[in-house]
Amino acid sequence: MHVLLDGDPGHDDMLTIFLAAKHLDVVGITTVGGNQSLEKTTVNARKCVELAGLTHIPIAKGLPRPLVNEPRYAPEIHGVSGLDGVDLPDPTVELSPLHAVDFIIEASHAYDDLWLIPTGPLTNIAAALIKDPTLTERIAGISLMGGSLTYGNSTAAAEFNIYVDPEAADVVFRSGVPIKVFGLNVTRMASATVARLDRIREIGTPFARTVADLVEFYRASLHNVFGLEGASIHDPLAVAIFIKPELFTMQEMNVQIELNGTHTRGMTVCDYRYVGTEGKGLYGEEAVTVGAAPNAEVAVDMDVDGFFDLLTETLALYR
Ligand SMILES: [Ca+2]
Repeated sequence: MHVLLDGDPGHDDMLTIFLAAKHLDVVGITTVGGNQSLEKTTVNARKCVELAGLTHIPIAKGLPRPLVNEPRYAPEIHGVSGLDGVDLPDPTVELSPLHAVDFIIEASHAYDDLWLIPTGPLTNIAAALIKDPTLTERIAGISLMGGSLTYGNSTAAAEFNIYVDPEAADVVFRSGVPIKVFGLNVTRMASATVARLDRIREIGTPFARTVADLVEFYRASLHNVFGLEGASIHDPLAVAIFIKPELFTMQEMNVQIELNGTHTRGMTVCDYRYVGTEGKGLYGEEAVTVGAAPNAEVAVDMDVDGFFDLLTETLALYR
């Protein structure tokens, strides 16, 4: 299965690359501004592929700012570099000559089973959908980390990736493409505690120790800012669904992006009233179908230990 990873590395974007590359055909990495500036996230993507020996994967640089919003970054979570914790060597691997938007469109012509996996603001994906409206016919779907069924992190209502570029998210959720959503309601469950990071460190390779040290910086940040015990391993869930789908409980529902609200701009408004004929509603109700028709499959529960087994076993494959 072919996947294209679009993100803003970022500690959890880094783990997404490492998880995907050992199980799926990664046709490229496209970068976007988000956790840090586009310049920094692009350097970080290059550092990640060099750290893991994945320099055969092309990297294409994307858009530097959201469609409408001014850029905003998350140095309080990922540090001034966007990937603080270990000083990785300056990368030498070259970028693709293509812009990320064109890279995405070209990849959609080259592969007929392509999933786009965005793990940052949806700016590049929206721009590609705008630049080539026929893109929707050629991709298998979009599996993304963003939004929440419950509360936000950037604001009470909004999760960071959607909050940074709500208009881009609106383009994506209105596109008609099959969408899988991994929001804070599950990604906060995927908590890399000190014990889970120790398991990664105990793999014993220089690679695993470096990864554990990087993620420890991120864990400490999330502890300081949000009081969380462990590091939320948000982004890799959007990849893990294709490796071990049994790790997740997905429910079809309608998801719209709030673009205006006084308190809720960037919120993913998830219509839990429609839970299809198989699922159950939030309060255990059966076969509720009074809401708007689904446009997405939303992760509502996950096997946390199973996910960390997969992540740890995969990181052990690197030297
Ligand atoms: Ca990210």
